[in-house]
Amino acid sequence: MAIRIEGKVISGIIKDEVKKSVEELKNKGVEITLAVIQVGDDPASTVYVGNKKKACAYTGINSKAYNLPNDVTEQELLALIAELNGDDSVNGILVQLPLPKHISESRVIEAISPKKDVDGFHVQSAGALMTGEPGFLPCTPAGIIELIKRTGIDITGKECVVVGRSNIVGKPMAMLLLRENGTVTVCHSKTKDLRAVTNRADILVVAMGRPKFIDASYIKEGAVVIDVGIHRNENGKLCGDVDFDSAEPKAYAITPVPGGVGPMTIAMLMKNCVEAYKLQQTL
Ligand code: L34
Repeated sequence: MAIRIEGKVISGIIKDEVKKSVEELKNKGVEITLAVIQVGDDPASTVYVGNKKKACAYTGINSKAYNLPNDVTEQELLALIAELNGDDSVNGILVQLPLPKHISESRVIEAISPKKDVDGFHVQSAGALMTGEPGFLPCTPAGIIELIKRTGIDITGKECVVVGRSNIVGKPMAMLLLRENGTVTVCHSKTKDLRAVTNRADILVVAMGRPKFIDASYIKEGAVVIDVGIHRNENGKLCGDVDFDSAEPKAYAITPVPGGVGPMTIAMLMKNCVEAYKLQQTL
């Protein structure tokens, strides 16, 4: 039986650590505030944003919620971001993705002040990660590193395979594994023999967006398997990109969906909000 990597539990520990830092700051008269912007009413986004607000309440971070209609213009959204950039009482700004097609995600992301970029999606944050400068780390990949380390797994020298090359998960994930001294391979939809590559992985991170695609045949005996995918079937049941029941017996350790990577994304966001305050003090 593989170790079940309980993101729900580990994220609780991290949120408690954040809660303590937030209390200490409160004792010094400092409050931390996150602005969360949601455009439209996509049900999955509403759940994720709701979980973020709950985590803010739990850790003592103030959350300011902005719910904009689906037909808001890019200009209006950019105007709100400009206002929040200039508001010293706001430490972090998050625009929940995806955005409606008529709005450019990259223009929106680059409009957020790099000092308030708690998602770590701004080019400045991405560049800092690439070069090893201090900066915000994207929450999902940073949370995955925490999951691996807090399960007692050393990344140094391991064969790490990332499936997926998005700017928000795959690419930063590869950089973080490299920073932890892993030997990293990134696979994607054009990879010729995916199964052959994933079978080399001591640590396999799957962020491909295909329900239950990765079964036992993709997994090396004794691998650590991290599932970033999240899909909902007709009955509202969640599953990941990994076929858990098939993969689990072959793995050394594996994350479930739900209760794996998702809650870690939120815990790391809370951590980044405290980091934001600290960063803002040094500038
Ligand atoms: N700007 N957009 C921005 N930042 C992010 O970090 C995100 N992401 C992704 C989508 N868009 C974003 C999230 O917040 C994915 N994501 C996210 C956050 C939380 C959860 C899943 C994805 C989560 O709470 N997952 C729970 C289950 C929740 C449910 O019932 O659906 C879990 O246990 O996996």
